[in-house]
Amino acid sequence: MSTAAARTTAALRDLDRRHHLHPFTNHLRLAARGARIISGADGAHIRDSDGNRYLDFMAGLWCVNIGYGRTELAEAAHQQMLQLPYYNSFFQTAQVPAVELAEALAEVTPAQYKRAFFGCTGSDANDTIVRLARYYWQVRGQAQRRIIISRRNAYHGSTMAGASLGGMQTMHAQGGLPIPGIEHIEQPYYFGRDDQYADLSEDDFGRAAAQALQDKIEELGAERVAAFIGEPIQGAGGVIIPPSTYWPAIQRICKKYDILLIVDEVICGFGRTGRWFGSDTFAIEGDLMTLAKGLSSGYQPVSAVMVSDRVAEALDAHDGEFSHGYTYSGHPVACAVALKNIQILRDERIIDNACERAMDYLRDALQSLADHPLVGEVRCRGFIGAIELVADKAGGRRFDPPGKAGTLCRDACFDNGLVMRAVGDTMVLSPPLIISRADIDEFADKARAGLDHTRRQLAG
Ligand code: PXG
Repeated sequence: MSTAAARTTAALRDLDRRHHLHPFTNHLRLAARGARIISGADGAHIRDSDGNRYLDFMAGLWCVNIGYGRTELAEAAHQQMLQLPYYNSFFQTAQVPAVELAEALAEVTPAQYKRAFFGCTGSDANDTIVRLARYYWQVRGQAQRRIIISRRNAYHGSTMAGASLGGMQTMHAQGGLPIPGIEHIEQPYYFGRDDQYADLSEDDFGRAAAQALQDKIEELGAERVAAFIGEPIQGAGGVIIPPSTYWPAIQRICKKYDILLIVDEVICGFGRTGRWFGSDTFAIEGDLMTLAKGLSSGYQPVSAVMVSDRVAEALDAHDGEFSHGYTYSGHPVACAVALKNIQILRDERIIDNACERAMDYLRDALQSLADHPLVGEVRCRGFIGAIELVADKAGGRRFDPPGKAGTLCRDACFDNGLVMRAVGDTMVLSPPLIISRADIDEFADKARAGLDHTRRQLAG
């Protein structure tokens, strides 16, 4: 074994190929090409082992909200490791960073959330939520309320419960998912519809997509339904921004049938939509909330389930134990880093400043790409956006089969120093909140070059 710095890129690629199984990866294709070895980062840019620099318009994987290279976070981890690298909170103990992070989260999240349960990833937080939502109804004497309703194309993680809550067909097809007690309804995806919703106005479509929840509850029987879960904006599903009529209607339906509303803020949380939480942007009053990613800006693996007063009061009144937890629930180093991240977001007014400096500028930059022959629609909210690639701009017709144009565009952009992600033929983006206007100019230039390159390749 030698240090990474001493190894050549070719040697690292070879080791990677032989020893490393990557998440969500076709290894036949990866082996043919070899991984890009990312070796450093600063601000909104990453570097690879050959010294190439890339503008990271995905903020890692929708997570590095305060940008790369914040030494205060490294310092917080260092100090905490020296002070107390680990202790649990299982047997009537607690430690300072977990307590203080819970306090900070109670302050920055919507008013009804005052308690936090910690984990390591968004996936395990959603597993916690499945168990907690069912446990809540058990404690309330309605144990038959077990079903959780989610949406097609949702992403809620990769564990058995997370992938089951998610609505990704490709994930369900591997390994007998979903687990029992999870149901899926229509998603509020308006662009390019060719079904019974195609003739509706966007607002009417929002109401119709929400009506699908009521229909499903009626079909199942409300007395069997525990909760509904949704991302304020579906991220990994292709940045699906719902019509403004959607969330108010969902909220009404959840209240009407007294089912818990779970808001998965793993991507939308911590400024992504231009407010602290997607719940703020869409005025969603949830009962449980999933946090991860931007909670530590990706500097440490840490997640939280925010528990509303309604749920917390039922648990507090019950003389029994919620038999659930992880070795690393409330890990002191992860919590110390997340706490510092929140302090920086607050002290430097990162979210408000980003809105003032860059939000309209980013929207205009995206809009400037709308005239490109490959682009069917651009959309964004705050600092999350999408570019829909289409085969026929005038008719809005999608590519058939889907996926090739998106992959070509992603690779062309990456090769040219811009990181975007492709979801089928939808290019998605979620830059760090600290992007400058110069970064956005760089994005607009490189995205257009990538689109041009993709068009030439599709034509050839
Ligand atoms: N909920 C949402 C809304 C997410 O986006 C998770 C839960 C799960 O979090 P963890 O930390 O377990 O990954 C996510 C994660 C992609 C991509 O390709 C997106 C995610 C994860 C991996 C890849 O867009 N989102």
